[in-house]
Amino acid sequence: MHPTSVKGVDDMIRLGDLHEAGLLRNLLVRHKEGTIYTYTGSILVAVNPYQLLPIYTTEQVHMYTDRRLGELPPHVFAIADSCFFNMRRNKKNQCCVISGESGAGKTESTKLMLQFLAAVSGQHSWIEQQILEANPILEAFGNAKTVRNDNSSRFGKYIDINFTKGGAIEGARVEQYLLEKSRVCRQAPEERNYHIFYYMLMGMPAEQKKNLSLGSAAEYNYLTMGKCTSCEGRDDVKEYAHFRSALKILMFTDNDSWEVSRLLAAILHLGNVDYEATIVNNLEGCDILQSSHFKMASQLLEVDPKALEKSLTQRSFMTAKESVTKPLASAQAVDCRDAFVKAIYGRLFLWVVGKINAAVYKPAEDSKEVRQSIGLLDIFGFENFAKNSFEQLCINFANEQLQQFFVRHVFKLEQDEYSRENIVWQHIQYQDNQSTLDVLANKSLNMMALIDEESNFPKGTDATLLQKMNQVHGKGVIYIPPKNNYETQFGIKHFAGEVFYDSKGFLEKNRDALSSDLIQLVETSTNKLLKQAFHDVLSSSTIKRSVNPRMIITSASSSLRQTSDGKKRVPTLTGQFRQSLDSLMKTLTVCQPYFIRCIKPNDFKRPMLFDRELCMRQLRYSGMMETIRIRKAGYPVRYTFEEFLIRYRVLLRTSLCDPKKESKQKCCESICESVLSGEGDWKTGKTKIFLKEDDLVQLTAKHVYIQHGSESSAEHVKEAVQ
Ligand code: AD9
Ligand code: MG
Repeated sequence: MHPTSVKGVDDMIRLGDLHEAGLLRNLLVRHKEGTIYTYTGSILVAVNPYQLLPIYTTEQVHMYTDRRLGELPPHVFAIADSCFFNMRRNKKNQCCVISGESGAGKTESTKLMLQFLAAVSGQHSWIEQQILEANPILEAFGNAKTVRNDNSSRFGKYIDINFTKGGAIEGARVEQYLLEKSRVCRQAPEERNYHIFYYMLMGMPAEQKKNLSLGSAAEYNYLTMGKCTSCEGRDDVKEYAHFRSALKILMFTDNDSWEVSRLLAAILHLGNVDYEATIVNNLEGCDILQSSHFKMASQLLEVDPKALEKSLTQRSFMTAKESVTKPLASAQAVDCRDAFVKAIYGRLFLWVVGKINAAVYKPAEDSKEVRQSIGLLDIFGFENFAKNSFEQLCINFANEQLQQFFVRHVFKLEQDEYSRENIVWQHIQYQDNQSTLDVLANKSLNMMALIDEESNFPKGTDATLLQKMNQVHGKGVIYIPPKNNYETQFGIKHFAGEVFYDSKGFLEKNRDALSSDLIQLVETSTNKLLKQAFHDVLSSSTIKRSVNPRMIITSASSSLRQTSDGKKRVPTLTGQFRQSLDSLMKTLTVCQPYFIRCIKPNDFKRPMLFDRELCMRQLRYSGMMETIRIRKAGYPVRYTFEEFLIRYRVLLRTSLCDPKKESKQKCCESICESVLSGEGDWKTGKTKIFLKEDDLVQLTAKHVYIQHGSESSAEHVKEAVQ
């Protein structure tokens, strides 16, 4: 065993034993000591400790401020500091892409990055506090207990933090991606609905609850599907109090939060509505059983109970001549109600995000003003449950995109540059997931396109979709067709493993359509919040444009599809999702990226338990081994010859190389030969010089010595580096 394997190393490119076992052992040894962070060059590997560690204090923030990456033990604060520093020095926007499977620690890492940035930006001002407090609100509405994670993000988010030239936080903007709406109506065993419902039922004062006719979580169908209403380690009462104070900080008025509670209560009451089957004119239909729940729902939605009943039990459609109505059988009526509830909740979530942005986003006053920003990306992690559906396909597709971003940045662009510059380089093999992405979204007749096509096709069903997928992709290596004609499951070979999806319900979820009866119902409502939330599908005359003009509505209202009868319809879910992911990728591409790879050490949410098998699998599919190889062989520091000479000209010994006679390249080489005296590992290409971090340290030290003589201090070195 190599000595480095016994004690472990801070940076895996210094590992002596460069093979899978060595890499795993390094993380294991460190995990045993409670050291959760390790570098691979500038990439941070974070193993979820599943316990509170005393390493995120104000002292630690100070300690990591203004240091070079690698100067102190690896830490998420060091990455945040590096982002901040580079943003200011290079005048370039930075982003930090945080990846890992569900429960690996992405959301916690994001919060820690934010905490650090808020602290170093320095003012303890209102805006910093607002940005930090946006999180509890977003999590209340968008996170839930799943079997993988007690606080699982069921939406993706990109927080862009804007800074002034002086480095103070000026504002932020939250972009959200595809909230899992189905959870509002249905939860798998051992899972919960969104936190907010349980918070509210546990924490709301009795009088307010009485006003909304609310009881305890166990009384609501929508909260008990998973047979789990509490979550160990989460105090819903305390969380509710925190949530309420966060709302205040984000400028939600008391009236706003009361209106939000009313809509949430309406959802719970709707979920408890019962139906009775009827036969009218030989047609199967149903009636709503009158109950206090139904009464309360119509009261809270501020609609006429008769109208509500009608739109939940009938559907109208246009024939060539006239509008006719058809009764819905009870099962259809249940689906219709659930679709309504999902629409209310999904739109409420967008409204909340819009409110948060209205509070924290400060549009540039001068459009020419160049802003500096750091973006933090925290999406829903890769998922593979016993049963996977449309939502998992979307989540996993997003994770494929992120993996490709990583692969491109770390392997493709890097090696392209060496070859462009004619650097002698041993090509490093890596797993490229491009072909999976091609099948999912790029090739003609890709899976997403097929899902959309079938959704737009009136006669399309989940079965016809499956047939088409089999036809187009059945012979490829990425798509795994169902075993037989009765089976509804198909598989995909993802970078992180095979996942089988049940095609049942795909089209309906993708269409995400709301019946025109329900839209009309909302038009008749006097509930302002409800109408604001549905503003994009209502005829404009029915809502007052009382929306704050600064408020950003994140729904895709700008690209409404026309339906055959000329009515406005929102785009399909995959359509919206792909559009927002594309724009995310564009944003990331123009930033200087940092990567944090979160690793989940065990499936039991337990501290100090390191499941080797599980960790190895994650390290393997994330390409960690190849990443170490390329970072070890690579040259992270690069300057054009000109830039290098501007910096290090004083180190040139003109007796050895006369800059008047020799080329810039020769001068650079001469500096390195004399200062690094044969020990350095550096190369010159066509236009640039490539160096290792260690070379840079030596050059800097020499530079400082020449400028400050023997008086040179650590301060001077730091100054020079900066
Ligand atoms: V998902 O894809 O949203 O389902 P995440 O976001 O990757 O997932 P999350 O950050 O929510 O996972 O972490 C899961 C749990 O691990 C947290 O609720 C904490 O209990 C625990 N955790 C994660 N990171 C840390 C940490 N740095 N310190 C302490 C942590 N606990
Ligand atoms: Mg998360």
